[in-house]
Amino acid sequence: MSPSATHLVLIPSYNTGPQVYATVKAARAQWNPVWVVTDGSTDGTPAGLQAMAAADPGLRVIVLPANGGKGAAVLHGLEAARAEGFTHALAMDSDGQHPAELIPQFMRASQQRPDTMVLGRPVFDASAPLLRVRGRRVSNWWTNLETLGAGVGDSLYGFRVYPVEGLIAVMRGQPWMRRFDFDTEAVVRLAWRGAKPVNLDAPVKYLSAEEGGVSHFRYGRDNVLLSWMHLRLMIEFGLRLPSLLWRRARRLPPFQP
Ligand SMILES: Nc1nc2c(ncn2[C@@H]2O[C@H](COP(=O)(O)OP(=O)(O)O)[C@@H](O)[C@H]2O)c(=O)[nH]1
Ligand SMILES: [Mg+2]
Repeated sequence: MSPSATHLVLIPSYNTGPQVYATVKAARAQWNPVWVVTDGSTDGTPAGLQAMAAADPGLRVIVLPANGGKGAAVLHGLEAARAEGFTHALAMDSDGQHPAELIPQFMRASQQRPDTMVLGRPVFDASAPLLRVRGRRVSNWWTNLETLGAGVGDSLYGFRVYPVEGLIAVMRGQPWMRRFDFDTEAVVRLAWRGAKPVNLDAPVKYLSAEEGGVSHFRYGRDNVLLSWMHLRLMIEFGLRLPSLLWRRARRLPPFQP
């Protein structure tokens, strides 16, 4: 597979154990190049991934020494990608929950409409915990309001193609978005910058512990973080409302057809 010069797969990873190897292999079977950013992982996977990369020119591993959070790891990868001329990055989770087989379809959609962000719309199966599915509805409701109905199908699903330059600008503009507040704040702020959301269905798997499922989401801690994020976004939304209404009435980005 010849490498893409514009679109890469970017996988932030933190202590997933062997799931990250399977995830990276599945992504490499679909795309070139794939970059993994390990984020202070202490499970031996940085060395394991570096060994894989030594035998595969389509894989790059960036090892961060201390844990900074998912958003911080993505930002690190984006800045390295921009330095090499990439314009778009498909972010996916490292823990086997996301459908690698859909990478080509998402990349094609992005190549056809580079002015958009291509968002996965989660298709849950019976393995999805009810608490997480419900929490998501709340986050989606707020996100719809904050973007004035620009069409974000799901605020939390991390399987997405982002514009590299736009996302770096958004993240460098403020100190948040470094941890679990990354995914939601990214779509809201990119929509404010004019990136139109395009939604594509994509299944999500919830692996049991026996299957190697790992989650670092902490219900209390991370829901506080997400509530604070929506509060912050709502205040800024109030300030942006006149401009958003104007743009929506004139079908200007992100409300373009
Ligand atoms: N780089 C980095 N990635 C993280 C961190 N926490 C979670 N992730 C990644 O973010 C993705 C989603 O996190 P996860 O813990 O699976 O949350 P859940 O899927 O919402 O339960 C996975 O790919 C993780 O590897 C972190 O501290 N640093
Ligand atoms: Mg997960």
